[in-house]
Amino acid sequence: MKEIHFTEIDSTNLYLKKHYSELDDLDIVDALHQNAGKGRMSRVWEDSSGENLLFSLLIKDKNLFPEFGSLSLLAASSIMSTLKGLGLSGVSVKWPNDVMVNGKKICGILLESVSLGSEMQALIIGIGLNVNQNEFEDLPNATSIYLEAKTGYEINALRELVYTNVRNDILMLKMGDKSYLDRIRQANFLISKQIDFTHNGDSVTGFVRGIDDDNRLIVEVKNELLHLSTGEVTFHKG
Ligand code: BT5
Repeated sequence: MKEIHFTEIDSTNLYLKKHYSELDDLDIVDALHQNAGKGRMSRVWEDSSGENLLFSLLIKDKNLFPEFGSLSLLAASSIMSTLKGLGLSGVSVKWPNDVMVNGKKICGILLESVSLGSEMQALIIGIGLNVNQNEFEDLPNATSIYLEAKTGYEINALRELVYTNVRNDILMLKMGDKSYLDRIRQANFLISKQIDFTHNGDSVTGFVRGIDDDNRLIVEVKNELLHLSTGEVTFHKG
């Protein structure tokens, strides 16, 4: 398992999209700064150079391709456990891909797939974890380990811990262990909250009731339970 380090790059996810064929399962690329960091749906992932953990992990094991829907939550669970291990409290996961601390976003996850024709070649799990950044201009809902724990972390030491934890959790999933779902359910940021979202083109309001075994969000709408997968729901806010 290789790790490739950059001082600056456009986006670590983009790097793996371009270079996946030369790399192996569970290889990681990271950077101290991204000048074109990506969120979902063309959103931007911001970072202050050298202060955060920005990395992407490659999955080439075809047995894991059907687990596409599991991997965002699995990675979120892994980051959550790591943060708890560092002593942070108030850590939760906001379905489908955010790790929160005391209601603010500390980590975002971008899962992408690479296909040739109709055949999937690789999955890419991109993770941005705010570590030592102490100010987020124009991002009032962002936080970092430093802001929450009041202590800084050496990026190189932290990244080894994070990489070990994420890789171990992926290996557990390969063995069929789905216990990440229990951890997520116990720390479901959205539980019981009212959410407004778009579903099949309609604006809908509902209350979050849980997460099912297929990683879908269970939402109660007019006494009916909807099971929503990521692609089916666009949150209006939050
Ligand atoms: C995400 O998207 O949260 C996925 C972020 C994934 C970033 C990693 S970094 C390594 C790898 N390489 C990449 O290019 N990307 C991945 P989304 O759910 O769409 O959230 C994006 C929104 O989060 C933005 O529109 C901002 O509101 C907010 N945001 C941007 N930067 C942030 C930060 N550093 N901390 C907290 N929130 C941020």
